[in-house]
Amino acid sequence: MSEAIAEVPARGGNIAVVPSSVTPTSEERKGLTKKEIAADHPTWCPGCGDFSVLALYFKLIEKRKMWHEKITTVAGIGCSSRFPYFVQAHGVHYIHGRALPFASGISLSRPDLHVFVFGGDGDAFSIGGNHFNHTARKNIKMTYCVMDNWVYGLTKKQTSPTSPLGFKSKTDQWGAVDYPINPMKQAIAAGATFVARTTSTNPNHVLAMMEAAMDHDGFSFIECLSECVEFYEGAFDAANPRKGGMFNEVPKNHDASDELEAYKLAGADFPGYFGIFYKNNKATKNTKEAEIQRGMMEKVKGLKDWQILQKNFDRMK
Ligand SMILES: Cc1ncc(C[n+]2csc(CCOP(=O)(O)OP(=O)(O)O)c2C)c(N)n1
Ligand code: SF4
Ligand SMILES: [Mg+2]
Repeated sequence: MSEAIAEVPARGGNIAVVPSSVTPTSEERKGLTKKEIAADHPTWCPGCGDFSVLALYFKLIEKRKMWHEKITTVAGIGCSSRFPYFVQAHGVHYIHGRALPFASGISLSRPDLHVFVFGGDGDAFSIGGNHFNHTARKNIKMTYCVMDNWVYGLTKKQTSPTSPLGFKSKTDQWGAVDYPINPMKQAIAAGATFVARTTSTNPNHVLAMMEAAMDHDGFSFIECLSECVEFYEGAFDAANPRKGGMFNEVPKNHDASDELEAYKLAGADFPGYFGIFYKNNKATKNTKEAEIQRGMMEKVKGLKDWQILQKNFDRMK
């Protein structure tokens, strides 16, 4: 009896044939438990908002029955970017501000993986600002969750691009004078095709945003407010009903396909809105590149590698 085979997209979107014995269905294989995904004890300060985001990532993996070989967790540098250390799975703690280009390479060469990137406001919008814009405009499939604490935590309190005017830090002893960026506006304007906002103090909402982002076929961005209790205590109290603040969900009649409406929503004064601001389905770089590769493979069908190489050399003559 011939063994059943499953087709999985391999490098560059080509199809690799894998025996079904190594690709069990979700019914045959149990989802990972938190115990199996949790690595070292997180080294964050007690009370740091990042704990909640990590716990919800574990919950997401558990709930959606994702297995080790199907996910990757990438980060840059910062307290929040320590994230992959604490996940017992494939991942990378990469260079400051360079998580997105690294993750882009993974996403484009392994379309069968769920690529998750976590990091901070400094990593995303200061040193990594350029990469943020370009990854968004290219619509490379991945989920990017920025744990925004309005400060550089790891390096002990410098002004970040999201610090509000007047914030006193080691780099602005008399109060920040530079206008902060608005991550939501920036993401929409850069071309991200899924843009959502949440806060680590509302676990159900964080999980819902992560699930929706993961299901989006394109570059999905989440700004998650995550308090730095050490260097910016109380920053997000106004967004936390348990501290007397307001948690306003995106209005039910909001049209998330309308870019201008999303932009308006992003302009609301703090604490603003929480939910999906913008969602647009357009072709990803992943599918476009896979198409080009398929076309190229068709042209050289039946040729050996050295013959393809020779053809290229001949063309260059
Ligand atoms: C090239 C480079 N420049 C500067 C640093 C120092 N540095 C490390 S983390 C960081 C900022 C981190 O801030 P953020 O991304 O907001 O993360 P948080 O610690 O707040 O979670 C800086 C400036 C570095 N590690 N590498
Ligand atoms: S310094 Fe701030 S961001 Fe870093 S672990 Fe401590 S509370 Fe969290
Ligand atoms: Mg920060």
